[in-house]
Amino acid sequence: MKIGICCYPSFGGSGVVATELGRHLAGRGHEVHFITYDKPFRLGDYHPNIVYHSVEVSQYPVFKHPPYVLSLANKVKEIAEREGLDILHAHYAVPHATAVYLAKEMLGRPIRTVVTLHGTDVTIMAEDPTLRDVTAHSVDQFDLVTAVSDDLRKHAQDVLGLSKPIELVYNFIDPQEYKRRETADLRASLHISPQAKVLVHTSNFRPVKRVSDVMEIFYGVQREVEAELLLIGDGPHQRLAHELAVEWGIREKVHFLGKQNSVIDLLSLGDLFLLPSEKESFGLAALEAMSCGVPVIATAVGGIPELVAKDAGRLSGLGDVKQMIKDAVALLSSEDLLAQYRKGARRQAVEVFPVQKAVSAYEEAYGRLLKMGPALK
Ligand code: GMT
Repeated sequence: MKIGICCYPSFGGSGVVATELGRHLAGRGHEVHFITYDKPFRLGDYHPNIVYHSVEVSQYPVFKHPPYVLSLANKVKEIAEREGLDILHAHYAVPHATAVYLAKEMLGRPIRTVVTLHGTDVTIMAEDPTLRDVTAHSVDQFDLVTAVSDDLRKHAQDVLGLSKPIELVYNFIDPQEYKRRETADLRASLHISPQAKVLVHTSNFRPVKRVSDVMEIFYGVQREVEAELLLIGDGPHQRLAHELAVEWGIREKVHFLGKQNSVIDLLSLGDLFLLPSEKESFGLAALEAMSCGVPVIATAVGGIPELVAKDAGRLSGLGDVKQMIKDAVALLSSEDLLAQYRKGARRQAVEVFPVQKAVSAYEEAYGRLLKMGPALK
């Protein structure tokens, strides 16, 4: 099959999922075309079945806001026509669903379309009145709509009011790639005390991630157990994390590592992963940690309970920092308990969310759409 993928190329789970899906589809012999404004950061080296097409946006003095969505639609149509694509797959509805819908309308021949909803495209963007109608209308034009967790599937059905059911295809991990590595050198280079337990948080530091809860949890934990915190990623609330670390006198125990292309080595240092988010459709960052044998302390919101099974971590109510501290301290204070949770986290990642299962589900869905014959424009 020849598949066009529209996604965000930058740091963020939806772009990671789109890129990994494309890489694995290419590995199965399909021809994959990424169409976006930058090379997806996880794309890696040259692969004979993968081409990245760059979307150029016109800069003209009359534009206060350069029209990315139009340039994207134009490029998708151009590539679909030129390369004879069979399928167009949009990841994250805003604005990719609208651009792909427009491209399909412009294309002089039928083409099958899939859109994957990832989370905030529904839970924040599609609830914003300035985007709601155009997003819902665009998504409803797709042949297949998928969501990355059952919670998001149900929520999207309510918010978008689509004329067709949404299918569930869980996010996934490659357990062969995401597995615990030897970290002695890295630990030394970060000057982490040999006795310290390591807590990790990875995110885009947006308000929805509740970074101040991450800091409060760590503050509470390090009063009971010798511990250090790795903060991976960057975003608007990173400054707040820094201010709190200074104010609470724990700055030397918090490592601000910024955006990282690969997190496997850093996750391999981890004893616990913190994800006290307000909303989280799935929590890909937690799955990456689990696959590296790092149990999760998180909020029971959105799709997180579908991801973090009982022996893979502990969940609490939103903002229940006290309980999260208690759970973290309990796990970190018993080597046996921690080892049990480590195994549980890895097992859950390997058995429930392996990449091959998800890639087969998407591949089967594409095949099903193509067998249905040409769609009307
Ligand atoms: O967190 C975000 O808003 C970014 C967004 C993204 O584009 O990466 O994350 C969403 O999609 C991920 C991949 O499917 C999910 O793992 C995240 O849970 C989801 N974020 C939220 O729902 C807040």
